[in-house]
Amino acid sequence: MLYPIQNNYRMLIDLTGMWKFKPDPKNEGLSENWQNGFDSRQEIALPGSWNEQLEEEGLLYYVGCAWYAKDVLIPEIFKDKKIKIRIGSADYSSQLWIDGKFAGANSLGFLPYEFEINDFITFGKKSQIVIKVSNELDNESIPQGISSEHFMIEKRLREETNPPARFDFSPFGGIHRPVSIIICPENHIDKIKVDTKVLSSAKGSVDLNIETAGSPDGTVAVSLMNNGKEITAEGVLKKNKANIKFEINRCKLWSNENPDLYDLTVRLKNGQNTIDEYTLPIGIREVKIENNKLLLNGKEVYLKGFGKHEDYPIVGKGLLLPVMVKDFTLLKWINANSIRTSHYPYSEEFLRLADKKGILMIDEVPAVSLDFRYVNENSGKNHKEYITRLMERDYNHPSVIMWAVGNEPNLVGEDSYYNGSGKKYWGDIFSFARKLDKSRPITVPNCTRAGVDDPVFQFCDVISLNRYYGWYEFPGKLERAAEVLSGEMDEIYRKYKKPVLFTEFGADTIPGLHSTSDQMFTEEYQAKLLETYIEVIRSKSYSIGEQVWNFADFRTPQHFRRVVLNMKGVFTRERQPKLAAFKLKEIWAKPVKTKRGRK
Ligand code: GCB
Repeated sequence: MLYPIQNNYRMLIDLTGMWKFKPDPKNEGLSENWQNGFDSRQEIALPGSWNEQLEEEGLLYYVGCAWYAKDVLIPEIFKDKKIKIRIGSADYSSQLWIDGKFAGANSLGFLPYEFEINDFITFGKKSQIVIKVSNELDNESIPQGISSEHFMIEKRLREETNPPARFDFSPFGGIHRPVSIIICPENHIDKIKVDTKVLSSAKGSVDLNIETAGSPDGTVAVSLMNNGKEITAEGVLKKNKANIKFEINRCKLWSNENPDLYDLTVRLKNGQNTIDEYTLPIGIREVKIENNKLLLNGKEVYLKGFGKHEDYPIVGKGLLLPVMVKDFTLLKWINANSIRTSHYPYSEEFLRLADKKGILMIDEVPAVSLDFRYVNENSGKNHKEYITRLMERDYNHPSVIMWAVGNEPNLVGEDSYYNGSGKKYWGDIFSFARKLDKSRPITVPNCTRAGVDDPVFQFCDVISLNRYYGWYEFPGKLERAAEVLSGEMDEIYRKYKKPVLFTEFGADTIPGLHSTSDQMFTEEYQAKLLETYIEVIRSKSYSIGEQVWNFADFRTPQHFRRVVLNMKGVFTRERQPKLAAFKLKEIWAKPVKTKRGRK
């Protein structure tokens, strides 16, 4: 799906800002026709979660439906254009009406969706957009949901969280990313898929698959500037599709060290006339796993970075651009080179900035801690749809170097998972994902409970480990933690002979708490735990990187394990550094020396 842009052929109307808002705890809005408009004096800002914005209205832990409304006027001069509405993300599901007419629905949160709305609006007159959003999840949704009753039925009372969740981040509700109206020509460029190859240190190739909407014929012309010279190529549309290939000599390759991007311009033509144009930043690069190494353009790269969350005071999961800029500034400050989008797709704006800044991304599908007692055909179908739509959205980002098609692939570790259902499910998911993208490695981060036998390991190109020795296990005992960690890593490697990446390790830390001995929750303990892990990880010839859990403290559901926040951040929720941030900055400033002696 193309990111919305404005140029000589395309217009955008930005609908972020204030919207009318009304919670619907009894889910009665539809039967009372709120889709035609509803009474409310409540206003809400978007992008933003409702939870902290409207805490004093009782919405901090609200799980349910809420309605949004705003008027829009599409000027009459656009009468012969295609008009679409685009919602960057509404979590987790939503339905949309225009002037009371149903325009469409989406049930994959964290992803954008758009509908054509020509048939629903009256040009030159105000139309009312109404969106119903729900942050409820169920057994078949991705991520899976759980209810309070279920904790009781499963006799897992001590695990019950408020609000009920199967994961360790707040299930914030709302419209979290920009909403816009896209105005484009009736015949327009609809999809662009870019594959690049590195032919030599200074030669790259580009393979484009372009799809258009509207008339099936015409030509597509592409161009980009290289060293002051224009490279051009053309393709003829057959049933709205064209394939164009070209090579770039004296090519500037994209890498984390030199994130050089080319502006690729695609023009849809009717004879000599251009009827639509779209400009896409692309990077020429190639990712490979070879001999237990992660290679970018044939050169070994070692990942240093974090698992993160989209989370900030008051806005919750809403996109706040200054915070995003600050986060990238902190990533550079601390000498990190990578991020995993734990545990769901991040905003398109985040990935666009990662492309520019050279931050390597592991892009994750929100299949977090699936409970296989409830996984069924529909869960698998939803999971695959997620993979399809995430890849459609993010395929062209050079910064995306790996897909994580889930996190911690089973919650409970029931026998049937190990005796067949796990292998069948994940085998199917991996082969589905590989058909859609043959160019990137695929992984699923795994936790201690899975041990060394999780069936998912056999499908992963990279073994990704989340481990909390010295925290959940062996509290306060770092020597023991290091010993167990080292032994387990070797055992896993012996069994699977695949490169190992650490995707989570960390310790909750209260800023300002200090101790001269190994005391959990102190700043010194967090710094020492991270240093200890890094030493063990780098002592293995098969290690390809270390990603700390977490970049910043983040809000979680209420549970006795959490003090409002998960405090494993190296930065506070407000982005102040803890002691560990300075330690990591120092470690990550030096060239990485692993047992293999790599840089
Ligand atoms: C994990 C999960 C992550 C949690 C983390 C923790 O393994 O992947 O979502 O937040 O542990 O801090 O317990």
